[in-house]
Amino acid sequence: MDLLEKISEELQNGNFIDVPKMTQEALDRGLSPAVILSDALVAGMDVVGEKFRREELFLPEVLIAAKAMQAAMAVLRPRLIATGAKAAGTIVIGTIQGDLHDIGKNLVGMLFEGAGYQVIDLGVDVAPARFVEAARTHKSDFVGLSAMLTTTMPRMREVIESLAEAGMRDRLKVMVGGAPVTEQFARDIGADGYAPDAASAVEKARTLKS
Ligand code: B1M
Repeated sequence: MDLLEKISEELQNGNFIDVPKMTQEALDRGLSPAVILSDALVAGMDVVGEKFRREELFLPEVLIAAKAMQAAMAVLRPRLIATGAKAAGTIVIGTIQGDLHDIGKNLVGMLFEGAGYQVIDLGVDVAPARFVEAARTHKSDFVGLSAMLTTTMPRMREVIESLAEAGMRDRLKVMVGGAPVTEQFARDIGADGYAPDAASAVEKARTLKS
């Protein structure tokens, strides 16, 4: 079994001690952070998600796999973030109210940082008013909303409406993403951009501001 497969398997086992060590080993062997992320970590998490859906795994096991994923991301973080890039803009980012998933949102934040953006991360379970307040305080160019639950997706529309009510809708771009979110949904709620993953979120932001 190659190292990437081993990392994926140990992530599925929730081995939060060895997964970051093996992630470091993969970096030391010259594997790219993007490949480690997609082929080992995200691949492993997808299997966890599928087993969770089929009720072969339960919440505590998913939590411990998420802990292993976060530990590995801490190892990748410095490599994902470029050094010394000048500020390309400011993005306020957060997971929508009622939603506690933050792995994908953290990844999006890291790649924005790596692309030279100032990232204001509001965390999880963020109420619309907090997005508005942070966007105003930081004069942000973007507001990035993440949702992982079909039940929390509608909250994205509320944030967009709150930004409009505060008179801020025209001077910033709203980007949305997360597993259940689609391009069509983004259009329906009046978002400016949608991206299926962290790397394309940064690309999308560039096109929105060019
Ligand atoms: Co939850 N969960 N979970 N969970 N969980 C999902 C999302 C689910 C699909 C699992 C399943 O049933 N197969 C399902 C949602 C079903 C639905 O609504 N359609 C689900 C459920 C049901 C739940 C609970 C309700 C379970 C329960 O309590 N019965 C509960 C809800 C709690 C809450 O939020 N209120 C719950 C809890 C949890 C844990 C706490 C145990 C844990 C979260 C830990 C954490 O985040 N710190 C967890 C996890 C880990 C998952 C799965 C297994 C993995 C999510 C993940 O981290 N993926 C997930 C199944 C799955 O997605 N395969 C599942 C890896 C990550 C890198 O990908 O987050 O998709 P992702 O992010 C991507 C893109 O989506 C995109 O870029 C990211 C990186 O490339 N993206 C953006 C994300 N945000 C973006 C923003 C952008 C652009 C792109 O622009 C701003």
